[in-house]
Amino acid sequence: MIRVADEVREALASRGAVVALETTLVAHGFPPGEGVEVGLESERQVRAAGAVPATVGVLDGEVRVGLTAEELGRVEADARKVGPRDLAAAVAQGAVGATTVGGTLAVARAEEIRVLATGGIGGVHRGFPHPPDVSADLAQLARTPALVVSAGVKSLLDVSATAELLESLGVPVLGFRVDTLPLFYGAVGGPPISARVESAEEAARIAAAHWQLGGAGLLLGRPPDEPLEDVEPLVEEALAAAAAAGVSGQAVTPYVLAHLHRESGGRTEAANRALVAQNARLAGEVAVALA
Ligand code: PSU
Ligand code: MN
Repeated sequence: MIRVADEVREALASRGAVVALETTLVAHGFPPGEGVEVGLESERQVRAAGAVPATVGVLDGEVRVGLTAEELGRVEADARKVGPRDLAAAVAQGAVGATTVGGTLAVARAEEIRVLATGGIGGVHRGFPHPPDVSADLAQLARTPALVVSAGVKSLLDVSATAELLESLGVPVLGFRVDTLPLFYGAVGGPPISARVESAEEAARIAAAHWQLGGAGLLLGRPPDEPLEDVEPLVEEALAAAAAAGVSGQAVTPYVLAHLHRESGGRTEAANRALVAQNARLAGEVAVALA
C-alpha cells in the first residue's frame, strides 16, 4: 500500500538523512497551480542541506513516499485533504490525496522517517468548543517519533490553547534561537516554549534523547526570517468571512489562507512561501545531524 521511491528507500536503509514533506500546503495552501513550485522549492532546500526529500501523497491507490515532479504536479487544488483517518479511504478509493502534517506523520511512522517540515502545524481552532475543532496533527504528533519543523502553529488558530494541548500531550516544543513559539507570519508574542536550542545539532540531540526515553513527536519552531507582525486584523476578518460563508472543518484553513493571500495583495503568500522553504532547510539540517 505504501510505495517508497528508490532514493528514499536507499537513504532509509543506510540510515541516511530523510525529510518527509506534506502536500496539503501544495494543494490547498496556495492559489491553484502555485503550490507545486512551493513543494519543489522545499525539496531543493532539503537537498541543499544534504538530506533526501520524501514528499508524501496518495496516487493511483497507493501512498507514495517520494514523488517525481510530474507526480507532485498531480496533487492539485481538487485533491482530497488527507489526515491520518483519511489515508485508508483515499487509497482504497483511488483518490488523489494531499496529506496534512498529521497524515504525513502517520506515513512517517510506518516508514520510520524522523524529520518532517511544514509551514505551520494545525492545532486548536479558535472558538473551541463551538465547534470542538482540533487538528488531527496534534494527536498524530503525540504518537509519532518524529520532529516537525514549522513556524509554530498556524496563526488563524488559538495558538495559546494549542501550546497548552501540546504540553498535555507530552510534545516538547523547541524554539530555534527564540524563547517563544513563533506565530507563523509573526515572530514575537507567542506562548513560551519548553526548551530553546541554538543549532540543528542541539535539536537533533534533544530529539534522539526524547526517543530514547520512549517519547514520540517534537515540534521545532523556527521564526520566519522576514516576519509580518501586522496580519492579525486580516486573520480576524478572514475568520469572520469563513463563518459568514458557513465554512467549517477541513475547509477552514484553505479558505482563510486564500482570503489572506488575496486581501494582503500577496504579502502573506510571499511570507508563507519563504517560511516553508526556510523550515525545509532547517529540517534537512536536523535530519543530517540525526544521521
Ligand atoms: N502550513 C502552511 N499551509 C497549510 C498547512 C500548513 O503553510 O495549508 C496545512 C498542513 O497540511 C496542516 C493543515 O496539517 O494545514 C492543518 O489543517 P487542519 O487544521 O484543518 O487540520
Ligand atoms: Mn479540523
